[in-house]
Amino acid sequence: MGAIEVNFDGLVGPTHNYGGLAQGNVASQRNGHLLANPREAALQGLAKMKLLFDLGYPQGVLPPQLRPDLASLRRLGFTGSDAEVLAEAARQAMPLLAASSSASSMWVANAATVTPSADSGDGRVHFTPANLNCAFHRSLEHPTTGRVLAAMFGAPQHFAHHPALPPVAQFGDEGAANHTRLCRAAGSPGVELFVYGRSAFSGQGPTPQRYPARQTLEASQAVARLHGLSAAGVVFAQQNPHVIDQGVFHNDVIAVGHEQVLFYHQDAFLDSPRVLAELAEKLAARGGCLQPIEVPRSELPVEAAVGSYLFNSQLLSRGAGGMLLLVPRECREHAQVWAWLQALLAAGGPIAEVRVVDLRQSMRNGGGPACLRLRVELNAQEMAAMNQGVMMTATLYRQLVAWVHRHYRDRLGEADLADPQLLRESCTALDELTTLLRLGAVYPFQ
Ligand code: SUG
Repeated sequence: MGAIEVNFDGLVGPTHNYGGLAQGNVASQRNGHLLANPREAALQGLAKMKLLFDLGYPQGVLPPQLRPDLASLRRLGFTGSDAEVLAEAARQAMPLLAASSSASSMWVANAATVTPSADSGDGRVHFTPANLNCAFHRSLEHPTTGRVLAAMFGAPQHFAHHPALPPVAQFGDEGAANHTRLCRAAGSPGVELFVYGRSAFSGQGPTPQRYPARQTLEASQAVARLHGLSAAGVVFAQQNPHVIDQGVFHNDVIAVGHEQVLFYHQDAFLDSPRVLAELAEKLAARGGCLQPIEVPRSELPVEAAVGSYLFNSQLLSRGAGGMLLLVPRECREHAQVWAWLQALLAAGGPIAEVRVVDLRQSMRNGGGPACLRLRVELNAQEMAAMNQGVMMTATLYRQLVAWVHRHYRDRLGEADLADPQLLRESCTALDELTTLLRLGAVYPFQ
């Protein structure tokens, strides 16, 4: 049966702001003082979805989460009415208010790890929301993520939902951003590459010195077990600690794969030759032929990859043959990267086309095209069984653009986060959104 990869993009929430919250993410740390424009951020995300929809790719939408998250602030001891909680948090602990207000759920590549039915032990699509326990603002996401995914993929005969892994450092899990699936073609069994930053229990191997390694081997192994993956269908690879220390906080900042193509930087993995050999062998056993595209450090240093987000691109199969690489605008603005991409196209490899999208608002927080999407491969039955309301159509796009214009502010800074009106605006917007996407009640206030 034919299967197809669907990109589900996270819709940017009404509280999008620059909190400077993510250690090891150089864009987030650099831009913490900027004023954000949530309206522009949401429209940029929607424009990307519309571009791919217009090109014929199935495109879904994942709703944002409600922020500020008052329940978390209450859990931390702030009391009184909503307005009092916000005011006290702003007065006593601005970083906590900023964290509780982050629209970080937009980066749905961190929402969950997804295994398609072609790979899983029981023939169902498996979802494990990522605990994101490396940072407080991101650790707040997984309960709602789990509810949203369950509302979107309800039929238990097709979809299996696991709770997030235990939220402790040993099981740090960042979801699909550290998970790449390779296969001969959509629908055929694949090889799932899990990239981790450190091993929590063995304590073996070098670790980054400057920035945290967010993902552990033990978390990746647990997800592989939960999803019923066989040893023949998985590869575990340690990320190179030196690139983590240069700002590669997720593997998707330095590598992207799709079907048989793995596009990666020479320094992405601790032991690239071993990783590549194992991937090639396991993919061959599943009828595929690995097509690696390695970017040598002599041609592009890691700094250029981090600065341009070249690898945080979307790699998509084209009906016309070859693949499309959807890169952020920062790649075109980076002379060395842009020249390298032109040379890649001229060389006539598997990547046949490059398109550019403007995601500047999200990029300033370290979120490029690949961060904003969660890939779910679905066969025809699974596609029919999922909630259709979240699938992009020309009408839904128009409705969402109008919805953003109705509800989103065009500037948001730290001082605005304590404004109780922002919370009310967000509740109204999200309540309306669940109707537009036919999701039912997924938010705590509903
Ligand atoms: O976890 N930024 C996110 C960016 C996530 C990007 N996702 C992928 N690479 N898949 C993070 O570092 C910054 C929020 C702030 O500073 O306001 C933030 O959380």
